[in-house]
Amino acid sequence: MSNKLHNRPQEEQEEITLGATKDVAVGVPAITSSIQHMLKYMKPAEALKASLKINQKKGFDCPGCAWPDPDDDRSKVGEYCENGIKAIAEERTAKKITTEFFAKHSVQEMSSWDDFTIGKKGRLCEPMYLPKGATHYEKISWDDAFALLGNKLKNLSSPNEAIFYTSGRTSNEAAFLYQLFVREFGTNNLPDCSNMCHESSGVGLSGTVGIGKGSVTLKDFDEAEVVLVIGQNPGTNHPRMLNALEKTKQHGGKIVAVNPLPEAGLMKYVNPQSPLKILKGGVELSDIFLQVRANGDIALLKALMKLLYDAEQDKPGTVFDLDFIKDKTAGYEALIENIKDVDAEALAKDAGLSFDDIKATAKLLIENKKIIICWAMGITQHENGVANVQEIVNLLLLKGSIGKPGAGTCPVRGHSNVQGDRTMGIWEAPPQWLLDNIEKNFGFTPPQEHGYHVVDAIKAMHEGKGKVFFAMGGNFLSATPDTDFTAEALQKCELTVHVSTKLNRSHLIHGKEALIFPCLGRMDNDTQESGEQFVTVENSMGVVHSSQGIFKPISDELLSEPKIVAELAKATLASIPMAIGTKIDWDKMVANYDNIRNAIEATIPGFDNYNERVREPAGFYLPNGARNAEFNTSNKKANFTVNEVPENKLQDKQFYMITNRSHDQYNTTIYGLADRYRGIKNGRRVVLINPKDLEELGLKHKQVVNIRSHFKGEERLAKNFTLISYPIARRTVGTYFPETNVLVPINQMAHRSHTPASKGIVVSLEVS
Ligand SMILES: Nc1nc2c(c(=O)[nH]1)N[C@H]1C(S)=C(S)[C@@H](COP(=O)(O)OP(=O)(O)OC[C@H]3O[C@@H](n4cnc5c(=O)[nH]c(N)nc54)[C@H](O)[C@@H]3O)O[C@H]1N2
Ligand SMILES: Nc1nc2c(c(=O)[nH]1)N[C@H]1C(S)=C(S)[C@@H](COP(=O)(O)OP(=O)(O)OC[C@H]3O[C@@H](n4cnc5c(=O)[nH]c(N)nc54)[C@H](O)[C@@H]3O)O[C@H]1N2
Ligand SMILES: [Mo]
Repeated sequence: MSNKLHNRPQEEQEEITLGATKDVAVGVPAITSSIQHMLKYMKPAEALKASLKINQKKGFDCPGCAWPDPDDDRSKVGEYCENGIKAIAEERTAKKITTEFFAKHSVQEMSSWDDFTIGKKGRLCEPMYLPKGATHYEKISWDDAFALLGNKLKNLSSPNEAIFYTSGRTSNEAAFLYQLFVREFGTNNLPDCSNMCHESSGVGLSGTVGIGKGSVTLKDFDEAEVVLVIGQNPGTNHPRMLNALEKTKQHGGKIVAVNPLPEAGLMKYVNPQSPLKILKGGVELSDIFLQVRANGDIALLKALMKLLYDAEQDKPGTVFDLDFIKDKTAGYEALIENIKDVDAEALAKDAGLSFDDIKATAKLLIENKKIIICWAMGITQHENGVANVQEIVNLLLLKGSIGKPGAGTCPVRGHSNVQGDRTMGIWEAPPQWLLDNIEKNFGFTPPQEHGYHVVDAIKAMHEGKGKVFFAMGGNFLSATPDTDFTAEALQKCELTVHVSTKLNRSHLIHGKEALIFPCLGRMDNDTQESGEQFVTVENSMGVVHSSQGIFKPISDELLSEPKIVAELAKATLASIPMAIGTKIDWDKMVANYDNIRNAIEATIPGFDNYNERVREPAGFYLPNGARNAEFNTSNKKANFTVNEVPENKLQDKQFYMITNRSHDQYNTTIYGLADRYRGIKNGRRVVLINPKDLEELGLKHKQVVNIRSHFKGEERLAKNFTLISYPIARRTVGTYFPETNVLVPINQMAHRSHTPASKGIVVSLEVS
């Protein structure tokens, strides 16, 4: 069970091997690695076809990250990256999981395998059912499966006893139909992976600049004078972003990396599509590397703003954009009051940084006007995640660096359609206009009361208030905080249901009954009554474009996600007295996805002529006020905010633990055991620690320890991790997600966005 995974006995400890830490990302090793990976899992002809179609204007959208594709020319050899290729090989594996497989392996046996082994078993091919008390999943027909689930849902005493999770690969069409069904069924219980990801960005940006999405486009990187990359590891998680940063450099821009780890891609980069540069050894990307301690970012940003303020006092009107501040913003005086007397040098120390490096960064910001700030999980997954985002906005607003070319906010999204899913209404806290539009177009009154976000959903299941858990993709058990608590929560459910492409741990830690619905993936042909369909997605910069599968599905029994929603809606709503259901013709919607897109156009602003515009090769941009310096906040201004520097919670011998991704995984999917850039191979149960901290603790490199987390008097323990002496910031230790999720306290989350604080866990280390 989950305990076995997280507290592995010492005799099973991995023999971690260490290679050199790399400062160069991509280049030839990345190309070889990705080709090898593809050929290992895919048929050669399919591997070639996939590499030519990925992210092309008439191809499929890479199931990896949400980084945008160039609007203009795309590389003929495929707009891909090493990790995109791995995502493809993972989905398009030639191996199948069939009824025989499930007959052979009990759930208990499978749950003793590690995530890497589980993921490598192949694609799910048939709908499966685990009856109450059974030891093995068995085959079920789709009709019976929908009837079973529909009956369970209909018999709940309130629709709020059902929880409908979404991961971020779901297309716009599937997501829209899904939220429509869930709301007609009668609940807003629509937690999603975004709750654990960029929710802090959404909350922080909406209140300050009026839109919960970033403001820059790819072209802005060509013009930017300074790009700050804070709390993000693009070399691994958004490799194609390095092309954009390289362009910034080519145009004379400067790059500042803010990270406790010297991540390879941020240090040096070789563009795989420029053979000459591969020979020359790559471009130095970062001009300044600020090796901040975990959660030292607010101290850093405040120190920078104070230095900017002092420079502005020396030469008024030369540093701040006073016209912009006067015309477009509110709250300037309160911000100045908050920063003018801070001790920048003390803040530098608090952040674990040299004051000279902060002064050098401030100089860049003083002398330039076009500034982009990019960020990801190092910013959002803290208790003060929303404040982190708001401080980033403060800095940009002082410089007038939002809403003009070469400048703005760039929260870099994770899952390839996580942003689109939110635009489509996958949201436990729906805006009123969405509910009103649904009522107007579909003739039923959606529930007005907000639903559960991820953490509340876990607690509701744990308390017995959540009885049916349905997941559209994802791996809820492994992705969420406090693994053991979440396992208990899922096991208390009457029924857990997963719409999935691949087997994962959430199928194995299940409710009293469980269902697996195997579905088509991004690369599979999707044929419905009117013929072959395409779907649409929205990338990190608000571009909506189409994605069309290119392969024959691995099994005839796979259904598309929209089809699954439609069948579920028919099985569930037909005989619920409160459901009107007559206005929505679910079969018609699914017969031709143009019909779903017409419904989206009628409901969600910005999708005019959707069916026409999305057939343009590069798709279209959604409206974005902040991009044009129009701020759709309640006062129609961009708002400065005042945030306090978070108190440093570490006691003697304690550390902040950050739970990061390795170079060989996609969230809970483990591609392999080689974190190549960091030089850590053959295992994942490691703790990266600064050599000086190691020395102070009297511990040794490669020694095996237990990790104990501390939160408001609660403690959690994970056993047997190997210490790795590593150039990480002091008082910060690095581990991998999901192995250490067992240490993330269920109640430790960001204020206002409720995002688990996965990068700010207070831990101590004990010899095991
Ligand atoms: N190949 C691959 N691509 C992916 C994913 C994947 O797992 N694999 N996941 C996708 C998803 S869903 C997402 S959300 C993104 C995630 O993309 P990232 O946010 O880049 O992913 P993480 O590994 O969580 O990395 C966080 C980075 O922030 C740093 N960091 C941690 N704490 C702090 C802090 O307190 N301050 C600062 N300044 N830095 C800090 C870490 O050292 C690390 O470099 O990637 C997406 N793309
Ligand atoms: N400690 C810690 N915890 C974290 C994080 C962290 O940094 N640290 N990061 C958080 C973040 S940013 C995120 S986004 C979440 C991720 O949380 P999730 O999105 O829930 O997790 P994934 O691992 O991306 O989900 C993988 C599963 O999705 C299914 N799948 C893949 N493609 C498809 C598809 O096209 N359709 C369907 N229906 N299923 C599909 C496969 O069965 C696969 O096993 O984890 C969060 N958890
Ligand atoms: Mo994410």
